[in-house]
Parts: sequence; C-alpha cells; structure tokens
Amino acid sequence: MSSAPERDTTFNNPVIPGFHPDPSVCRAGEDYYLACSSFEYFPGIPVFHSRDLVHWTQIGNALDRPSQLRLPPGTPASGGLYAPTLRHHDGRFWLIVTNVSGDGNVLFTATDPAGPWSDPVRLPGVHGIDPDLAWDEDGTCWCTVAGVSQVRIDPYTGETLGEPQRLWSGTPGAKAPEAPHLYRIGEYWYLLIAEGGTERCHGVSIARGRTPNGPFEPCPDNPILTHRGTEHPIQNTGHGDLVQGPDGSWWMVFLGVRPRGGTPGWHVLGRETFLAPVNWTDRWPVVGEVSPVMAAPPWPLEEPAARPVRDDFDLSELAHYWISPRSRPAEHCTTKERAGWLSLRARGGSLDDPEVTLVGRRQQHHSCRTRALVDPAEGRGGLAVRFDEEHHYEIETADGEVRVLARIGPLRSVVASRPVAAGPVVLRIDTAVTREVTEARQGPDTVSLGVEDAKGTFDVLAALDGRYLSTEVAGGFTGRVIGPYAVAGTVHVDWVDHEEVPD
Ligand code: 6LW
Repeated sequence: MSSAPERDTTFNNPVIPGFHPDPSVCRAGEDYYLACSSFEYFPGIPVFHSRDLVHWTQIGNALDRPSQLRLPPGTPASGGLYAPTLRHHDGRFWLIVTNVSGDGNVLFTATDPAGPWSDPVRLPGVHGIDPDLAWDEDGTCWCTVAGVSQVRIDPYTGETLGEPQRLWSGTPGAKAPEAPHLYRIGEYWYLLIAEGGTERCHGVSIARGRTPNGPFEPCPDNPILTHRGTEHPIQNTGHGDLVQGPDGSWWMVFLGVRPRGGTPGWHVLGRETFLAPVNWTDRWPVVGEVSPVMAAPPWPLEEPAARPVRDDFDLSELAHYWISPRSRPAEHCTTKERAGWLSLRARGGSLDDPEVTLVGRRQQHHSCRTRALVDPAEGRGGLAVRFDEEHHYEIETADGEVRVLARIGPLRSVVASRPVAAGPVVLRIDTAVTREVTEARQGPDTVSLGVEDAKGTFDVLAALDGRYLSTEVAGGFTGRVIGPYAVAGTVHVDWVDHEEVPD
C-alpha cells in the first residue's frame, strides 16, 4: 500500500521572490489571491493565486490594456502604480490603486481575478496613496489612505460621500504612516498600517476601535513587526495585509528585502513578498518569528506549479511574467511575425530612454542564469539587466560584434567587445551572489555577461559589481528586471532561459 505523500514541514520565505512589493491578499472560499505594486512597468499589478498561502502562481496582470493603464514617457522610474488593495466583496473582486503619474486613485472590478478587469472608476475626491477598501455591516464603503485618513465612497461611481477625516497617524514620531488596511475581526475594527518608511526602519503597527471610523486605540506592543536595528537577514519588513488561513488561523503577507554583501548591504531583487503566522493575545495580533525557512502551516501544502526554465515564445500571447517599461505596443513586440520567435522592433530608444523596446522578467534569485538565442540579422539588441534608465548592464549584438555596455548614473561605458560569427547567438548573463563577506565594502553579487558557444561554454566578456544595480545605489521602489531588448531595427529572439543557480 503506497504510503501517504510526505507532507512539507517547512516553506521558504519570500513566498513570492523578486520585485513584488506592497502585497495585498484576499480570500474567496478556499482560494487566495494577491496583488503587488508594479510602478512604471506595463502590464501592471501582477495577480497571483494560491490554495495554501505558500505556493503562488501568477494568473495575470490586472491592468493589461491601455484603457486601464496609461504610463506616458514622462512617467519616472518608480512612478506609476503604487500600492494596491485587493478585496473580495459582494461576489466580485475589487482592486484599488494609485497611479501617481496618471489618474491618481482608480478602482477596478472583476468576477475572475485572472481577468479581464474592468476599465477604471476614477476617485477624484480621494487624495493620498495606498488606498484601502472596507465595507461595514450596512454596506457602506470606506476608503482609507496613507496619512492616515478616510472617506466614504460609492465604489460603483467613484463619488466621495462626505468629508475625509483623519483616523490615526501611527506611533508618535514615526514617519510615513501608510499602507492602511481596515478589518472587522470579532468585536473590533482593526486598522493595520506601515510606518517608519519603506527602508531599514520599516515596521507594521496596529490600532483598534469599535467602529470603522474609530476612535482607535494603538496596540501597546507596536510595532507588531519590525526588523529595524537587527542583524536579521530579512530587512525593511513592513506593508502588511492580514488574511485567515483555511483552518481559521491568521496570517500576514508583507514586504521585506534580503540585502547581501558588506556594509551597508545592497538589495538587488527589490522588495519581496513574505508570509508570517499571526496569533492573538488579549485580542491583539502577535506576529510570529520570520525566517528564510518557516515551519509549514498546519494544512497540506499544494504541489508548487512547474516553472519551466525556457520560454520558447510558442504561444500567441506572452507569459504573464514579461513586463516592459511604460508600454508594450504590439507592433513593437510580437510573437506573430516569426512563428516561435519573439520579434522586438526598436522604437528608437536605448536602455537610457523611457520607452525602450524591452521585455523583461523580475530577477527572483540572487544567483541565476539567463540565456537568450538572439538573431540580430535585421537590427541591434541583446540581453539586459535593468534597474532603471540610469542603472543597467547589457550584452548587445549587431554587425558581427558583441559588446558589453554599462550605465551607472552619469557614466556610460562600452566595457568590452569582440567579433562574433554572423547569425543567431546565445547571449548569457549570470549573477553570482557574494557567498562570504571577507571585507566591509564587498558588493552583493557579480554580474557576468557574455556569449555561449555551441558546446555551452560561457565566454565571459565582463564580470561587473552588482551593487550598482541595487536599490541602495539606484534608489526607488523596484528591483532588477532581466530580458531581451532592441535598440535598432528588429531583433528576433527564439527562446529565453531563466533559472536559479544554487548558491
Ligand atoms: C507604497 C508605500 C510604501 O505606496 O512604498 O513600503 C510605496 N511602502 O506604502 C511604494 O511601494
């Protein structure tokens, strides 16, 4: 008789690695859905599904058409779409988010969170970022924003009903009370916020009241989550959202970063989504210990979805994880021009420009390998690691030559070049995390860029310090994105491999 399958006793944190910040989670029956910020990238607001809160599969991007998301060329890196809130209410899914470079606060609905989502309902009377939605027993909808203030809205029309009022601004002296989420749990309304700023002082605090409008009494043990001032390998923890597990227990998703290297430590993957258990004492939440490897929750974990290394571009639509800066017009990015290939037609911009033709995916592992078979016969392009327009490394090919270029702030350099045989070429970028810090100023990783010959030998043209493609250097709210691009003519890409290389 076959024995029962071994149950997972642990899970890895982050549960959604790579640049997936500001997570908002909701439960619908036995299904869980989660959405994250996406800033200047199109499509925007990745949506994930899980049955166990641990294994998440991207099922779409909520804003995947220009009528939902306009990010003009003037949208700055880390502008665009800030923190969303995702909720399930009255038989439908609701997503509210701030486009800081466009229409401000906008609200979308869907019957299926995989999409399609509606066109936006604008909320011109709601001022502030990090909008939250909560409904009280009589169906009144409250919209709460960073600061923290609240206004009643009609979620169907976007109309504000009454004047905004200030609720609670967090711990006296703590900066940036933001990311509010309001919950009715038992006899209390709980107001969860982030405070301290999204950097190393980040934390989660909570208050409770008898009505959705307060007054709110702060938890005596605030912050209920922070790693500020610790050696913890997961830093900047904050921006949480609470959800009940399948067994009625409570859990919190939140953002964190994993700095690497010497001091001050550099995080290259952006702010990632983590999970922690929550218990209750005296009707206050107590967040459990957070670690890179966590004890599994007390219910069976699903088999994680297979993640193929190779994307062959055999489908008419791109996989959900491919994103582009600000826009991705079909005439510049298509798999319909050459069957089984991705064709990238340059828009005249380079990686230094806001509207470069680039299709990238979030780097999700500190040590990883990305390879692409690129045919430059009709143009110039290659494979890039992008942080933003001022911070990127790329291996580029055209006219029988490959070259490595680096952009670091005001500095731009052709780091290396060499001739290459005409025809399609395998371009490769490896990132290798700094395993052992032997001196204070050591960077977080090394980014090696080169070509691969027919035998798979990696011919490295340049090995560059990865600190310059990190948030601590580049600034902002995103993380590394890796993928093919075109800067002249049309470049065809047969496949892209992206895989973790065990540390
Ligand atoms: C987001 C705010 C924050 O709106 O950073 O970490 C901003 N928290 O809540 C962008 O992610």
